[in-house]
Amino acid sequence: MDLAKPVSRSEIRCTAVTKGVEVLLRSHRARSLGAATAVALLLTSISFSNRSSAQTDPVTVAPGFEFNIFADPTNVPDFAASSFSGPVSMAFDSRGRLFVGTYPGKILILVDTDGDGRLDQIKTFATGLVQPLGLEFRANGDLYLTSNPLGGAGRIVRLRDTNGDDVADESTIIVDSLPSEGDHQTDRLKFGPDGFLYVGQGSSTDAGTPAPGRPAERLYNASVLRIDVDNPSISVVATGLRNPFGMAFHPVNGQLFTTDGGSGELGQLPDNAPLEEINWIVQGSNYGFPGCEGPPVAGIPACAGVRGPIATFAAHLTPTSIAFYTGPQASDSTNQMLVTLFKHLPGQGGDLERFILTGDAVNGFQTTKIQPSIIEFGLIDPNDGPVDTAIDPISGDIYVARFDPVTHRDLSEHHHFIYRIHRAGSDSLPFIGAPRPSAIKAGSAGVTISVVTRHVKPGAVVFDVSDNLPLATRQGSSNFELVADLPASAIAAERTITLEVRNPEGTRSNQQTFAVTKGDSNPPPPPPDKTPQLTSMFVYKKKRANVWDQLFVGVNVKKFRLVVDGTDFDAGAQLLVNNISLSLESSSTTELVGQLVNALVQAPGELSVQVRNSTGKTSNTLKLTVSP
Ligand SMILES: [Ca+2]
Ligand SMILES: [Ca+2]
Ligand SMILES: [Ca+2]
Repeated sequence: MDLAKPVSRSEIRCTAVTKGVEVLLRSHRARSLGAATAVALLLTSISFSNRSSAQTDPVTVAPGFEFNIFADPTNVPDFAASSFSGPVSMAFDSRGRLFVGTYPGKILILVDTDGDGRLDQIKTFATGLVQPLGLEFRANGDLYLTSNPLGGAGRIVRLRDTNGDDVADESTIIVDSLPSEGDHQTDRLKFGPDGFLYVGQGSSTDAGTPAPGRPAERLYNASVLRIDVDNPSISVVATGLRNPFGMAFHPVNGQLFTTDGGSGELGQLPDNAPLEEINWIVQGSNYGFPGCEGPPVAGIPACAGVRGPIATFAAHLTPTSIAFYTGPQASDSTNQMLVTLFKHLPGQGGDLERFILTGDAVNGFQTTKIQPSIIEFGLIDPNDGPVDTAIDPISGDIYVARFDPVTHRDLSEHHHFIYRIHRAGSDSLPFIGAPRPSAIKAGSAGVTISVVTRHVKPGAVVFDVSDNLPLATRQGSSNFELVADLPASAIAAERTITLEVRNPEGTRSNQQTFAVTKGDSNPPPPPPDKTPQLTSMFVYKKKRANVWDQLFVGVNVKKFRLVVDGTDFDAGAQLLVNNISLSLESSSTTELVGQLVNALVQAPGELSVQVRNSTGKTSNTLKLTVSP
């Protein structure tokens, strides 16, 4: 388009649409040539209606669902910073906390501490990454992500938080030098049921032929790769995938499915762009790119031996993520395939579509689309759209991230949102995740279990449904954790125990099971039930060297930590100050570090500090002075 020439609004939108999507999903080249800047300049000269409710106005959900805005530029400063500063990837950790990768390379932890469905606490887990389009926890808690330096090689990075302070302190490049210098990048990654990490690697070119001076297709481009992260090595699983951006493993059959985005740009005439795809990934298969995109056509040489897609979408609709609907709200929709469509055609916003997946790994798979979409995003501006989906492993709420590559004059108008979608009425019901531990040997002396919860009220009780027995229940280290004791009588013999949580007003959660496994013929003696002992304690502010020997009334203790040292603290030990259980920053058998709370320094006096083990055994008491 000639920028000097007056153009109609529809032409501007068309170009902006093409480029905006190109920038995120398709091309490094477009960005490095300044297309994003050009788009931004073009669009700031267009007046968007300044609706404060822009983020909810055009959004509709299917009957039986509700939604709200979990995160937006008004409660996540990063989202307000700029175009491109929004969410591009999401993953839940084992504690049910949402980790979000932003395009400029931060990993945020967004927590809704009061359970109203909207985040109210932001922690920065990591910075300094670039385009973390993939974000995936391994079962051991390590966080894996893709990082894509602009115009540089793609990387797979492992982050660890070794001291439990919610800040990554160990960063390791597991794989370097993936061929991401061309038009597409290293996309999402997921661990398979075989323990290997699978990653989508986009092509270098739009349609197979590099532009002058640009990289050609190389080994690993346009492929799904398998990585052995413990002994880093790469193998090619499948080829001919132009940009396998979204991917997911089926929770039951373990098969891998990916999206693929077709070549060609919107707005070019004639528009011969191929259909967009969902593919079932089979080891050794070729999916057609370049030369045979969309369903293979008989007689075209490039289509010989090509495995066709199991679902297609109109050209340019761009599927961006796949998730399988699991969890306590999925019910008769369990394991349906959820797909976000960026759907960047003029006048369209994007949606979260759902499909019934039928078939098997012997005979192949088919998809049947269910109408209407779970959530439909009307047009706010031509460029934004949904990019990722994650399902809360505790409640089953569906989270969808929407990304906007266009700078708006009003920062709160950046369309960087995370929506929370759930079944109508589910917010009034408690939910629980799987208990930890999940099993114990028969004949043990009793066991303390912990469950992560949603919508649990004060006084809620973990209930042993199998024995019709309420368990001794207390709050764990966060609002979202209940700890309860299964007595020896319940675990005397091999069996499965069904657990649920009951709120005081009678609402009951989903059920989870706890396994009592075959006991040893000569069981080891139970561990001695030791009483914790406190030997010393101190308070520090920010740094451990900055020790305070007392507290003062009214001081803001947010940055203060209480350190207690002693012996025989067990894994579930609580740090109690005047019987308030502090949120723990770290714990060991000889030391606990807890976060003080302002409620403790409202009046002068002495605070009683104790440690209580999960067995209920409580330590001696030390005193901490609060001076006027
Ligand atoms: Ca909240
Ligand atoms: Ca750390
Ligand atoms: Ca294909």
